[in-house]
Amino acid sequence: MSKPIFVLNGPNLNRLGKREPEIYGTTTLAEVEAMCRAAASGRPLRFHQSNFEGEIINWIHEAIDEKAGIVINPAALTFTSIAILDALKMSAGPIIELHISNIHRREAYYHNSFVSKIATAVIAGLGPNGYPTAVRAMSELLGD
Ligand code: CA2
Repeated sequence: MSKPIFVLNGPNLNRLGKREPEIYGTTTLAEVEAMCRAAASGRPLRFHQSNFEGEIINWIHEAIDEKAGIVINPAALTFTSIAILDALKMSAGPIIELHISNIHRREAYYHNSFVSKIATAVIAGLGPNGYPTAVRAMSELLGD
């Protein structure tokens, strides 16, 4: 059985495609999920979004228990959550941090990611296409 991929999304990303299209594009999160499932090419994939830190942490624990690969866009929690960093540190599997925008070209408060301290790889600035790119890369990392 192929190891699953968890794609986890943080606060406000449920509004993707509806606000700030000049930064995040017009693709909705539902459309992003469909892109991810297509990119997974039959590998089991879980796709979640929450505006609550603890819910994201619970999904990280589930991913760890399933020996999954984790693709995570923590959104604003990227820069504030040591709790998410601590949860990710428990994972033995690969972790890809994903951002739609290039956070390093934006405001300074978006420049210091806690998640990057543990991530296997970081993708930032590819727009919504970063998601299927991350899923394909994660599949390669998982092998099996
Ligand atoms: O570029 C990304 O994916 C971000 O993780 C998005 C976060 C931002 O805080 C990070 O610096 C970069 C913001 C998520 C808010 O998502 C929205 C999407 C559409 C409309 C409004 C907010």
